[in-house]
Amino acid sequence: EIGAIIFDLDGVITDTAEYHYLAWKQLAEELGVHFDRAFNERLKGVSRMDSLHMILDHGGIVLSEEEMNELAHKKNEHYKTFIQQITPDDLLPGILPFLNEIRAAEIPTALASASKNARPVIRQLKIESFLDTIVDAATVKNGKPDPEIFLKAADQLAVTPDKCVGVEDAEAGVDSIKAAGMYAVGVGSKKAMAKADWIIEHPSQLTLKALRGHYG
Ligand code: B16
Ligand code: MG
Repeated sequence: EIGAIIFDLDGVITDTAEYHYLAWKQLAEELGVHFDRAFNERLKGVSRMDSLHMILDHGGIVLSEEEMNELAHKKNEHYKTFIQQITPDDLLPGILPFLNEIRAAEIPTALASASKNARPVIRQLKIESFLDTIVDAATVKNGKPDPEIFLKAADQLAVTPDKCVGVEDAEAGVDSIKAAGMYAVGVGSKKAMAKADWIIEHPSQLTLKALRGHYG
């Protein structure tokens, strides 16, 4: 029986990837580095600093630690402006009914997002009451694909990892779930989600019945 369900945020509950894209694009333009949607795909689930490293590498730019911190801060300021627009309408289709189902079944839930902006986003989506715990990305030493963030979520729920289901849309995220010894639901293409235990194309396919059927 499923002991807990741990959700990724971006790409599973809501699609903030577009806002990350716009914020990075603004920064890349200021730096004179080419940045497009294809490159943005590679930043899914990747931390802010690691994303910046990838963009600078791509543009052949070398900067000091201090300059990089400044740029990461700047990107986040752009991002914070964009996410102010988020409302409950931005929940991906199917997520709210699934959260209601989980609540009714009294299955504990957690959020394991790499985003340090996860809390304000969850608040704006008005789903705080559906999550028993939110792992603060700022307190996690090793980002995805390291299992730390999912293990911490399980620990906070007091459920053993082998009873947990993780839901992710990024390859690094699925790796993180599997490394934690959990059951992985991958949202996305068969190719990108190859290592997931159950692959779905869209969060709207998430129902407790379907999940239990696959989980066994
Ligand atoms: P922040 P997730 C990740 O969230 C995003 O997918 C990734 O693009 C972003 O860089 C990362 O959070 C850090 O976000 O700059 O807000 O701390 O998919 O793990 O929910
Ligand atoms: Mg994600």
